[in-house]
Amino acid sequence: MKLYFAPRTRSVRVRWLLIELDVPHTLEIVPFDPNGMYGQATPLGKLPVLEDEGLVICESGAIMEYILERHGGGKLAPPIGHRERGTFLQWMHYAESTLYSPLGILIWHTLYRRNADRFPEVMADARARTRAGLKFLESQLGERSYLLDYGFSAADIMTAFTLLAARALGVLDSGFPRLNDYLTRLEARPAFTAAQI
Ligand SMILES: N[C@@H](CCC(=O)N[C@@H](CS)C(=O)NCC(=O)O)C(=O)O
Repeated sequence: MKLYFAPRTRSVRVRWLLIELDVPHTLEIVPFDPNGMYGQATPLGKLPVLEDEGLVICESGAIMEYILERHGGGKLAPPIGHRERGTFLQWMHYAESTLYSPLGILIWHTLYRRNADRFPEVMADARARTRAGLKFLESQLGERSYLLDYGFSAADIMTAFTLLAARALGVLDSGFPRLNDYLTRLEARPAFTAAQI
């Protein structure tokens, strides 16, 4: 199995999962690109990309679900039919769709295009929508250590990457004490550290 990987990108999600599951893999390191155009160095023009026995796929969430099904050995996800399976899928997708969408606008104009000052209304709206997404996540997390009563799962890995980006952009601030504690808990996992290279 080969993972196209670059530090501080969504490929960290996949590598973290592979390490948690102890799945053997190799990395094809994609060089840092200050303009965020990592895709040119992968077979599908996006990052991450996974190659496994002739299969080539992109989309971090899809890659994670594929790895869990094929190589997960029943770990890090409630099985199909489990009471919390729907909630697991909800958070797997929430991290990259609802929560990342407005955050991605902030990131793109702040870090890559560096023209956020030209679009103050768009930036304010993206910030407000990201905060609303974080508020929902914080309320649903409640007093739990992880998103599911099941315990630590791949949904936490999906979510952690988005929260790291939200914290770096200053949207995940001290107004979200539970999410900050949750992220600190996730960052303390040895596999998280190992996944950074
Ligand atoms: N929804 C996709 C997003 C993939 C994505 O945009 N990845 C970035 C790196 S984190 C990328 O490849 N950017 C370069 C490009 O779009 O050419 C996923 O979860 O994998």
